[in-house]
Amino acid sequence: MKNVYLNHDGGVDDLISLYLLLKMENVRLIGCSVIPADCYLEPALSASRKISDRFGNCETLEIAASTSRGKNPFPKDWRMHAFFVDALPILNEHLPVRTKVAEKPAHLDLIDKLKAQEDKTTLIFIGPLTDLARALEMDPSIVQHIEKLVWMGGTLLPTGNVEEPEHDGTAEWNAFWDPEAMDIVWKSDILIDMVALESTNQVPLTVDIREEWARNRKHEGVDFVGQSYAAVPPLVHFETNSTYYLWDVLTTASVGNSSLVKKKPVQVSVEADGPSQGRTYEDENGKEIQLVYDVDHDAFFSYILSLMKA
Ligand code: AGV
Ligand code: CA
Repeated sequence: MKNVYLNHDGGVDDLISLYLLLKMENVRLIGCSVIPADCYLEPALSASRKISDRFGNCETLEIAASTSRGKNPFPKDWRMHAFFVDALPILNEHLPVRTKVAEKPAHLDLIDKLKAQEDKTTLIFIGPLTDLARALEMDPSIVQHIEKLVWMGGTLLPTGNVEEPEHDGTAEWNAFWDPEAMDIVWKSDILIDMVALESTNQVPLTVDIREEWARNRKHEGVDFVGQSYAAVPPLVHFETNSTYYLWDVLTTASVGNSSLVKKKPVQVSVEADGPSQGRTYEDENGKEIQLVYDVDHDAFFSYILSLMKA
C-alpha cells in the first residue's frame, strides 16, 4: 500500500487517471488537486468530486482547487473536454455531490496533506508543475515527505507536441505551460520519474482500443472509460495536433504497476525562455532524473482493462 497525492489538469486522461487510482488496491489516495491548465476549473473540479463519489470514498478524499496560472495557455478546444466528462449520466445519477472541496488552494493543500502522513507520499503530477513549485517555495521542508515525483511531461526527442505561434515545437505541453515552475522543481532534491513522450507516444488512443472497450461495456467501469474517451480523436491514418494518447493514464499505471515501463537515468535541463521554452534536453550539468522511455503496450492495456473490470 503506498500513499499517493494526485495533481491533475482535467483532461480526459487526467480524469480517467483519478478513476484508475481509486480502483488500485495497492494505492491509498491521500489527496487530489485540480489545476486549470488543460481544462476549465469548474467542470474539472466537479467531475473529480463526482468520480470520487462514484468510485472512491467521499468521506476521506477532498479535492483542492488550484489558484495557479500559467505563462502559455492551452487551446480552448482541449480545455472544454472536462465539461463533457462532468455531464456524463453515470456521474450524475446520485446528486448532490458529497466529496468536499478542500478548504485551502492546491499548493497549500499539498503541504498539509503531505505533513499529515506518517509515511512518505508519491506525487503524481499529470499537468504542469506550478502547484508543486509554489509549495516548495512556501515550505521547502516538504521534500522529506516526498517518496518521489512521477511527472507526465517533457521529452528528449527532437519534436515535442506544442504547435503554437512563436514556438519552435521542441517542447511538451505540460513543460511549456509553465517552464519556470519546472525549473524550480528541477532545483529541488526530489527524485523524479519523467514519463516523457518517448513512452507515451507508444500508447495512442486507436479504434482497436475503443472497440475493445465497447465489447466490454457491460462492466460499468469500462463503459465509463469508453464514454469519456468518446470526446477525443483517436489515431487513424496519421498523427495530427489533436491526436489523443494515454499520456497520463500511462503515468498513473506506472505507479500502480512499475513492471510495465522501462527507465534509465539521464541528466536533464529545461529551457526557461525564448522560442524553445519548455524544451527539456540532455545536459551533463542538468538534474539526474529517471526517464521513462519505454512501455509494454499490450501489458499496459490489459492492466488498465483489468482495473476497469474490477
Ligand atoms: O502533453 C500531454 C498532456 C497530458 O498531461 N496534455 C494532455 C494530457 O493530459 C496536453 C496535450 C497535448 N496534446 C493534447 C493535449 C491534445 N491533442 N489534446 C488534449 N491535450
Ligand atoms: Ca494532463
